[in-house]
Amino acid sequence: MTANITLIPFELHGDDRGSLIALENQRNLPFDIKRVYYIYATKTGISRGFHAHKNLKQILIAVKGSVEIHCEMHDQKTIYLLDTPDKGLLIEGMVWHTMENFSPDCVLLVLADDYYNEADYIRDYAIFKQGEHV
Ligand code: T46
Repeated sequence: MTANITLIPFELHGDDRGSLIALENQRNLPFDIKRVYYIYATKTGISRGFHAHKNLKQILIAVKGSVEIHCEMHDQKTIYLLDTPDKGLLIEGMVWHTMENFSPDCVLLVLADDYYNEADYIRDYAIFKQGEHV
C-alpha cells in the first residue's frame, strides 16, 4: 500500500493589499479535488485523527492559526507544524496521523481526492501496523 508525506510550498501572490494563494487541480495540486472539509473551533487540549487511510490522498492547510500534524509511516514518526496558509501537507495513503495542539483560532482546511468513505479508514493502530508489513 502507498504511504507518502510531502510538505508543499504554495506560491504567494502578495502585494500592498495583502496575500492571495491559488490552488489548481493538477497544477500546484497533485490530484483533482473531490471533497473539501474544514476543522475549526477545536477545543483546548483536543487531539483528532488517530487513523490512517488505505488509499486517500489529502492536503492539509492551516488557513488560520496553527496545528501540529503527527505522522507515522514505516516506524518513522515526524511532526509537521502547519502555521501559515502558504504551505500544505500532502498525506497519501497509509500514514497514521493525529492533529494536536490546535491554536484556538485554527481553521484546518483539507482537500481530498475522493468522497468520504468510512471503509477507507483504518482506525485501529494494531491493524495499521499489520497492514504496513503486508
Ligand atoms: C483525516 C483528518 C485530517 C463526514 O461525514 N464526512 C467527511 O468528509 C469527514 C472528513 C467526516 N465526516 C464525519 C465522520 C465522523 O462522524 O464527521 C465526523 C468526524 O470525523 P473524524 O472523527 O474522522 O474526524 P477527524 O478530525 O478525526 O479526521 C478528519 C478526517 O475524517 C480524516 O480523513 O485524515 O481529518
